[in-house]
Amino acid sequence: MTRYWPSRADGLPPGQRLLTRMPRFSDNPFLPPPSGPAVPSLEITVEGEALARVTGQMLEGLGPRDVTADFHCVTTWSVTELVWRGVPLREVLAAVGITKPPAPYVVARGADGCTTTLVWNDLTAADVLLATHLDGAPLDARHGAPLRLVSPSQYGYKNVKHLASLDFRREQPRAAGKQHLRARVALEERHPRLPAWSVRLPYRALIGPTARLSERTLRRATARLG
Ligand SMILES: Nc1nc2c(c(=O)[nH]1)N[C@H]1C(S)=C(S)[C@@H](COP(=O)(O)O)O[C@H]1N2
Ligand SMILES: [Mo]
Repeated sequence: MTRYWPSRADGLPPGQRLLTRMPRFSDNPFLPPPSGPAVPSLEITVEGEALARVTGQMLEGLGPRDVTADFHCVTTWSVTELVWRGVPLREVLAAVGITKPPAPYVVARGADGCTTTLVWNDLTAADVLLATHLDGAPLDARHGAPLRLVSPSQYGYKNVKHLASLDFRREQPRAAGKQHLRARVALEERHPRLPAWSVRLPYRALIGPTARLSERTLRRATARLG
């Protein structure tokens, strides 16, 4: 059985430990990956009203590049030196004419129904990528095919897999649950209300069960599809 207890390592952000391999992970490990066609398409809306659509062809035209980054889950596991391939999101937004925020908040939604809220400055930071590849191969069902939001400076839950839409909102959406609005790893913004130190250990204890359940959900979904 794969061991999921992360180990101490030098150079990691506060409270983080190292895993040698990136697990399949989720806030809801019973959530299967989407079964739809894996054609890259990103819908951009304002309060649900269509604003722009980003296609795989447009991304190709913008010149995807390789970016090496570490990845930090709020439950304290980190993996280092992932090589993502994609286009900086701010370049993608500029290409469709969005150079200033149509509204301050953005709800990023994955095709599996998973959502997170970001603010404009975090969404358009220089290191935020709209990724199509990981470590030299197209994204797979485990890690977010066909498009993934990659924001290395924020906890994993802002890095939406199977990214399908970005909806700009004038008001901050309510149901943030356990997610911090900013979730900056360097500032250990793990939880909107609880102090970071208090969630480190309980979160760490959840890594093994969550990763195993997430992998099982993927195996079952794959078996169903044949
Ligand atoms: N669509 C979607 N994106 C998601 C999640 C998810 O369940 N669904 N889980 C988030 C969490 S909590 C983490 S830590 C990472 C896990 O990414 P991985 O499965 O590629 O390791 O994806 C994030 N993005
Ligand atoms: Mo996470």
